[in-house]
Amino acid sequence: MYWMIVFILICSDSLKAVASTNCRDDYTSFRGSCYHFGHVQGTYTESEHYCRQRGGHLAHIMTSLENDFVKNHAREMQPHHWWIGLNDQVVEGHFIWDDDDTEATFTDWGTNQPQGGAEDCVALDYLDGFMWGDFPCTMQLFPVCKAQPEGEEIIG
Ligand SMILES: [Ca+2]
Repeated sequence: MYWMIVFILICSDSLKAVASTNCRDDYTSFRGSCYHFGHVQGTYTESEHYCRQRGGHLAHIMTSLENDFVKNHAREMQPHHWWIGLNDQVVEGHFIWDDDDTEATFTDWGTNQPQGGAEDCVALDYLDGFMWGDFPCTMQLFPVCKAQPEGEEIIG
């Protein structure tokens, strides 16, 4: 009986460990979140729709560590700009994340960025080491999507 309980405890623990990184097939896990680097170019709005159809949003990047992961992965995928989920379309100069409407605290702006004006949407700029730049939202770029692991509630 004792060993059966131990066995059940071990099994339930390993199930939990699997669940915490249970990303969809087309997503890669990193530190408890799931990332998808899309193969289809689109405008900022089209790319956000693309991510929502796959259970996520354009990526909300919170830390330097996460930013490095996303930049390195994008670099391996395509020598191109990649949309992330940040824009200042509502109030010029106030960059807001699409997934939770919060203002950006961590940023990684490239040289002379953001420029503002007609450039309201943020992408990783491959011409500047994949640091962030604001671009016209109508540009056709690749999407970085981010989602929570399956079976977990999004907090907040
Ligand atoms: Ca810019």
